[in-house]
Amino acid sequence: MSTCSAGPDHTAWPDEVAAHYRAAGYWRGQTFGALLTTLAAAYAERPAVVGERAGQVTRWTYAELDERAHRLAAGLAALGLRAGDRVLVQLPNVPEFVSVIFALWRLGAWPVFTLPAHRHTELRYFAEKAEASAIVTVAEHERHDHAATARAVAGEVDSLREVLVVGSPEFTELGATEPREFDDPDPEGVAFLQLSGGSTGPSKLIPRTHDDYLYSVRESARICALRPESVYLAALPVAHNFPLSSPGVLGALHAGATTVLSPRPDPDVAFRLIESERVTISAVVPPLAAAWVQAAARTDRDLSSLDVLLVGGAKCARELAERIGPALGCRLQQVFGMAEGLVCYTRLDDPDELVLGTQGRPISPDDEIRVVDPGDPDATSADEVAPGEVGALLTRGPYTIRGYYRAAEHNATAFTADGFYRTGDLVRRHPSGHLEVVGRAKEQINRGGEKVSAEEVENHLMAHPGVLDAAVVSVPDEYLGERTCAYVVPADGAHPGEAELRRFVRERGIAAFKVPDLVVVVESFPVTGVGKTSKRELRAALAALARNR
Ligand code: OOB
Repeated sequence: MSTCSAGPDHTAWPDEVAAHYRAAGYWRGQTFGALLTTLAAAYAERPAVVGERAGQVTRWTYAELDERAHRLAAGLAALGLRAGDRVLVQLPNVPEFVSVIFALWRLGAWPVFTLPAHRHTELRYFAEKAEASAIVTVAEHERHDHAATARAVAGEVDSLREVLVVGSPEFTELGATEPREFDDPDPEGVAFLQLSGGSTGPSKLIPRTHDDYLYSVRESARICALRPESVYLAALPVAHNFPLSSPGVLGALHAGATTVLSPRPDPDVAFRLIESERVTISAVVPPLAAAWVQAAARTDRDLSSLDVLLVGGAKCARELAERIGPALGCRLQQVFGMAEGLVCYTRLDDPDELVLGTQGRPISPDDEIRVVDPGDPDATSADEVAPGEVGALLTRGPYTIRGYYRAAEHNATAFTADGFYRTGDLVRRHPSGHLEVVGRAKEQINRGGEKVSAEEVENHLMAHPGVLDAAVVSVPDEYLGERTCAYVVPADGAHPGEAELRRFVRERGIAAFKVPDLVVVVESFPVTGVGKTSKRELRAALAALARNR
């Protein structure tokens, strides 16, 4: 099989596979920039984006969004940004998130989607890995001075030439530049870099192409029945793949619908917007679904416009799934997706049993699913378990990457030789093709949808002089599903306390959701037969501790 490689930085699909995806109509040769031009022609005066920044409400029609993206692209080009440049985008749910990413796409530059929760250490890592030219951020968000962090990172990373702060006079001026046309980039080329949840070390960069991502966006909009009359509320941080494209802001735009950006996910703010904007569809992680269900019982807000609530990012417990429809007066749609590609949805006309008891079935008839021997980390696509048995999920398809960006070594284990992505998820496949997620084989903690790499946190802990060894495991949690617990073996004669270690990790400049929820100091770790730290035993010890409380 000949492999068409996109160079040393990332692995493309083999030629004959790509030819099939084109022939099947999945890849249509359209870029996101060109899509916006088409949308602006079709839906010119219809509302595209509603959002607020610094207390100021903004409403843009499709024509206005298109014009803004045109002008900003010209302004960014005047600053020296070029096609192929990488640009860190660290924006909360503000309207400019949308104009900025379309401006970058028009220019052919690649957004690198960082989360508002990321801090100095993560931004620096992404900037270095991507050799980013610029950072786009806001002055302040949730009491953090993002502009100061971005400037500090720019001072340390040679490639970073510009820090652009949305809302500053300089940024406003960029957006007033006379528009000009750009060459449309290659639709099969990289459109942006998304972040993985991380299981071995920090997040990996995920190269997504215009063609592959647009296919998943188009189908997501169809599966979720988005129409021009729909109103999508983005409650989660929009840079994440779920609110961005499943069906998310991009799916809503694709359908000519309206996107409302909620500055916060909590029910007070979200319910206010559902009532005032007549929101029809939104997306939440399970702990937020639980908070919305609880708040719905005592709200005065009119939520009657809400038709569909998507729940995903982490396992939605059956009991919670059953409460969502009755409490919020809407239909539940479960989503099991990953930034690497594969997205599964329960369908709106699926029987209750599948909607409540599974995490959906894949978007595409060409999403290949293999459920393989869960005990063998090297299992290939040939090692399938019997139908209905639990196994490790492997997948490949028209919108699932074949390799991370600049990560050849990691790719050798994260993908099989025949190009399947090892998701690290344990699933059971139902006869209908629906997948039930039953657990996880990867070293990651899923903190209510926020992914924490055990290894990344262990490395931060081991940087402390009083720590000899660290092992980070999940601990079951009623609200978040899981929290992080760090077991620590102190260095000789050292007595690091829990508060001190948590403070130390936080001061390493990482997202607050990665700081261990619990720290337990022990003399030594239990080991497996071959002498590796037994995380299974550590988790069991924690469970016993919880039971005896
Ligand atoms: C979404 O994307 P990521 O990249 O933050 O995380 C992917 C991982 C999956 O491999 C799985 O471990 C977990 O998150 N996950 C779920 C789940 N949805 C995601 N585990 C159980 N049940 C679910 N419904 O989280 C993401 C991307 C697109 C759409 C939705 C979620």
